[in-house]
Amino acid sequence: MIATLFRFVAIAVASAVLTVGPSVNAEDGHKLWLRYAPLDTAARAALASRVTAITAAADTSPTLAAARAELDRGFAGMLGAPLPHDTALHDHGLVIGTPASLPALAALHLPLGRLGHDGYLIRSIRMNGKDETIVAANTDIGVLYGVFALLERIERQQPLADLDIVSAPRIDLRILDHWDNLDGSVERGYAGRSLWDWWTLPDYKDPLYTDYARADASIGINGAVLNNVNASPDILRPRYLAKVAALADVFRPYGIKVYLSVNFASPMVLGDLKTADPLDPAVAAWWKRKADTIYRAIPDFGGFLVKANSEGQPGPQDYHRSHADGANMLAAALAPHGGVVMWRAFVYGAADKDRAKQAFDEFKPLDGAFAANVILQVKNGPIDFQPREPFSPLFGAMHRTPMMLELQITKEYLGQATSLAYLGPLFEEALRADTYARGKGSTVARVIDGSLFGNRLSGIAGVANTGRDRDWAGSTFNQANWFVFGRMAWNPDADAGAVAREWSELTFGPDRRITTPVVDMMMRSREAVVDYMTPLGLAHQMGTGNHYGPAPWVSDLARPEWNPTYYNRADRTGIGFDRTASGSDAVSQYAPPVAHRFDDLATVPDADLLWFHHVPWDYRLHSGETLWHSLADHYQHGVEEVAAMQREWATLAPLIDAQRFAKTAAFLSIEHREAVWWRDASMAYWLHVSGLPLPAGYPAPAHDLGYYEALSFPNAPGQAK
Ligand code: BDP
Repeated sequence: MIATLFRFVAIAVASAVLTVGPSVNAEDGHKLWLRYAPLDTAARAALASRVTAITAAADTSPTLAAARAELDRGFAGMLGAPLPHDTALHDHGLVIGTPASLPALAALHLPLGRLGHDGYLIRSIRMNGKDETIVAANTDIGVLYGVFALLERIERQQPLADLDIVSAPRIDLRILDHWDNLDGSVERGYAGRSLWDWWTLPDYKDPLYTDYARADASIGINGAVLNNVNASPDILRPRYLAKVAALADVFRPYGIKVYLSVNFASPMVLGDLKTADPLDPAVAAWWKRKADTIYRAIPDFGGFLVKANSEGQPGPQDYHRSHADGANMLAAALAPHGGVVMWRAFVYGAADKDRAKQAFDEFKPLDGAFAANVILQVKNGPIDFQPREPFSPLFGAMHRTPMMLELQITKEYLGQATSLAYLGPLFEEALRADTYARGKGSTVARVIDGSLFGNRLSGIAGVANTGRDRDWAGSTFNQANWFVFGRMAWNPDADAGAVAREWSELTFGPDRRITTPVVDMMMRSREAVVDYMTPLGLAHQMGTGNHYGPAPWVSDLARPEWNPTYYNRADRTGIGFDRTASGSDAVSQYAPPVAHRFDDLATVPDADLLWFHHVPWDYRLHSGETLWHSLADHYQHGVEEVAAMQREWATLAPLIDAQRFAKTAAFLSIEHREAVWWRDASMAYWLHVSGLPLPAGYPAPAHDLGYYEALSFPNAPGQAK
């Protein structure tokens, strides 16, 4: 009786789930894009006609074991049970491995040469009279990447017949930079506490670490800098190195190397030295001993990331030495072990100099002076991760120094966790920017993949948006920014729209009724932020310290270039920063065709106008509209775009699970409120400085300027300590 009742209840619950549909199934986003949701009948049949068993070597490395475990997890989710594994070939088998681990693959003489270390090949093939799907690579990590690619294909219900996929990354170092502090806070983190629980490491290896590694590997990320660039010297103490080694052990099977941010003054803080002068032999010896110690615990340690002489961090200039002196000394300590130094070019603070010019002026003279295992890490724009910046001129200027691009995945300046902004278009814009360093087509992508200047090192870093929130990134849509970073790190020519589609299908299921509106929202979301925050080339108008909300009026901070007024230069006569030849001449740092385009009002893109030019309020844009009118229009358009995203999302209520639907809806209403605030506060200030009347047809700010100026947010998350 009880059993019958139980069965009845079970059937009732199951049919309720089936009939009401996915919206009753709460999802908290923890599975990211690796959901492996049950396939429908047609997709199961399509899979069953191609793959019914797995063939892999019996003795497997931890990486191949991870690949098999992922297949089990994937098929258990999608089919209800894993597929059988063994070493024999089956008809309709999935054969995974390297020629070295699986002799059957060696016999095929596959064209693996072009795959390099990390690439993979997925192919439908007839082998010994049987129809097989193979995932082959030169290395186990290549096999793992291929397995993820195949699983994603199955999840997206893409055809599984006649496969012939060859994929290899263009960039070697594909790294996430975690700005995580040792106390568990995350600088510019909006997704909760740090993933790394330094307190319980190394004894407790939270399963979250493995899931993090899986997520990274699934998008080809192969390095993690574990700690904040504003680095505590403590990370190099033995107690912390043991914790770092424990994380490295967890990450290793997934092909992820650990790196550390180091504080240049560490030998003084930790080593009883009186100096950190890079040319002092005792200092060099200290770093060498430290590197040797690290490599004893972590043989595949990646290397150091260094923020030196920047925003108060110590560095070689404290001893009148150059960045190259500092970087090369650390590089010498790491070189015997194969490690690299990622030396950041994010520097500013020289008196009376346009901040946008400083990195170039400091680093260009050092081109060619860096050791072979140093790579310069350059932010996409010359200032600082703004909603839009022109590309950093360093990318076109350092012909004898490998450079890696630093992007910010966490949205410090783009509305933080609650903004929907999909950063694919921003990353794409940065990567496709043409430096003209070697003529047309000298894109930033080709600089950082090493092909333009023939560099041996190539790299890209993204400042991570991860934390202990259940959905890892603070919102479902923020997960897309982690995802697209990985995709563009693998292929810097990847298309932002195509990646959005892929992500949407993995995240919400391959249902066109969902994908079309979701991709549309994503593709307009970043430009909406530019419009409602900093249109037409404005930048750095955010609140002091927390970088939250509008503050274009701030002009009283200790350093001139911390003030929004420094960037907007708005007064009665006009607005914008004159970086032309007759202004700060920042344009001259670009190759001539680029410099001319930016310098000349006739050719500068509207999107960069106020970055490069100071123009009167009644200046006429190419459209014939006045600047003043256009500014009002951009703010308003940004607000309307967010409203349009809200409407689009609302139509998806019947198709998206309740929990993820509700969170995105709530976050969009926060974004809408903030967009209105940005528009109104900015316009209130421009009205005040320009003395002009509001252009007809635009809403007057809801409050007077004083109201906006008085707002303060001391508890906004993610602030620097
Ligand atoms: C700025 C951030 C600050 C970082 C700095 C950096 O506000 O928290 O430390 O960049 O990249 O944008 O070093």
